[in-house]
Amino acid sequence: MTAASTTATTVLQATQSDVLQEIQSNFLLNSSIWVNIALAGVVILLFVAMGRDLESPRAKLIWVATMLVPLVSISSYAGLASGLTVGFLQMPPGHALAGQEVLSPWGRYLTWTFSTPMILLALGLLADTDIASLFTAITMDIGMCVTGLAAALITSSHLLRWVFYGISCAFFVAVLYVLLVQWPADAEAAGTSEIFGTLKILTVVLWLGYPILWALGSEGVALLSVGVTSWGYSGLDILAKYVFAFLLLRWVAANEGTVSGSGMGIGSGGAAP
Ligand code: RET
Repeated sequence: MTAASTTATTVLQATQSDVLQEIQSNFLLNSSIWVNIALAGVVILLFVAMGRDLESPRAKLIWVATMLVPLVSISSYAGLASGLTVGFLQMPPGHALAGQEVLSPWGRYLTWTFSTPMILLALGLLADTDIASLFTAITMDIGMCVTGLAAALITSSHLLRWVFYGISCAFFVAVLYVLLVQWPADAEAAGTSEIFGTLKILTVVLWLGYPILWALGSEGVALLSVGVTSWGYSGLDILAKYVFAFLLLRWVAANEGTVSGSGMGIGSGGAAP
């Protein structure tokens, strides 16, 4: 190893252990991460038990998509707990914390790219929607998460942080449109409108909380501390992921006939006539 690479390695190691030390010395932040790791573990075991008797391909697909939500979550929170997906970012001029090194748990935004499409896949299958509509919702959602990640990571310009925030919100509007306008009609035709209606409201209301928290937290106008923002996201996650997924799986387990009965769309186990 050359002297330069030894120095680079030392700096890298020092940075990651600095981050870990900062996380562990911030009780609010640390507890918001570990509570979710514990909950995700319990929820994974519970969901395995709840889905073990499912037989139809469509019900099984909903179950796997739903299972992936806590599976991605436990990986995401483990990344945060280790400091791997958390970093110090120097905020640009114009930001409330300009010039300061702010702790950013950016791994959250990255892993939403994997967990939120699973939530939408499960909801789309429940509504028995068509592939174009499902593709729209999922790709717009991925666009929302990736541009949200960009907004959090930009340190060159305060304005561009908010430009990316705006782009992310535009993607979000497309997701909301599909959820509120297109899928309710599909769910009505599939005979799943009651449970779909409940889950739709839960999803729309809770998901609206994320951009609000982002704007108020240290990434945005910095009215809330890193620890409070992190608990905000963790609280929303508990409801938008675990409670949502539990309600969905409980309904699917009790109404498998309805789910496997319609199946004109994706996951029906055969080609549509
Ligand atoms: C960001 C900031 C930029 C603007 C918007 C956002 C929306 C985020 C949402 C996240 C939902 C996350 C969930 C995670 C579960 O695993 C990226 C905060 C619109 C809606 C449900």
